[in-house]
This record gives sequence, structure tokens and C-alpha cells, in this order.
Amino acid sequence: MKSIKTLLAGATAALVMVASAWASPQTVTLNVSGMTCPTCPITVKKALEKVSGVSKVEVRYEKKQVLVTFDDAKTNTEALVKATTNAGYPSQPEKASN
Ligand SMILES: [Cu+2]
Repeated sequence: MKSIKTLLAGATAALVMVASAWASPQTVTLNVSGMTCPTCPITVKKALEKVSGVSKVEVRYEKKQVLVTFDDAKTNTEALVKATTNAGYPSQPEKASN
């Protein structure tokens, strides 16, 4: 019985570690080709900042890209793409380099 208890404690610890790994902040680069004038990024930025879990939005207008830092336990890339799309700026996540 003691070994089962030890096993359970180990499994719980592993789960906690996995859960905290899931909640780590992620940064995704979105390609927003529709940003054609300097005021576009403002709209895109506002739309992304409204998404719960987003902590940072950095617009690179000259590259037509937006870097979004978010808590992946609260939101995901799909939701971010949806947010910009709903604001009138469809976006595509850049392929992760890692
Ligand atoms: Cu514009």
C-alpha cells in the first residue's frame, strides 16, 4: 500500500509540473497582411488586448507582423487569429521556429 501512495504522490507532482508548463507564457507571431496604413495596427492591437490571457502585443508594422504574448492556459493562437479576423484583419500564425 505504501508503494501505491508513493506512486500517487509522484503522479500528482508530475501533473502539477505539467499543468504549470501548460500555463507558461507563449509568444506567437501573427502575419497580418491587411495592415496597410499606420492606424491599422492600433485596431489590431486593441482587438488582441481584449482577448483574456493576452499580456503583451507588439506590432511590427513595417513587417506586417504582430507579436502576441499570452497565457496558453487562458487562450490560444486560434483565438488570437479569430480576434484579429473579427476586427477586419485576417492573420496567419507564423510557423514556430523551435
Ligand atoms: Cu489602416
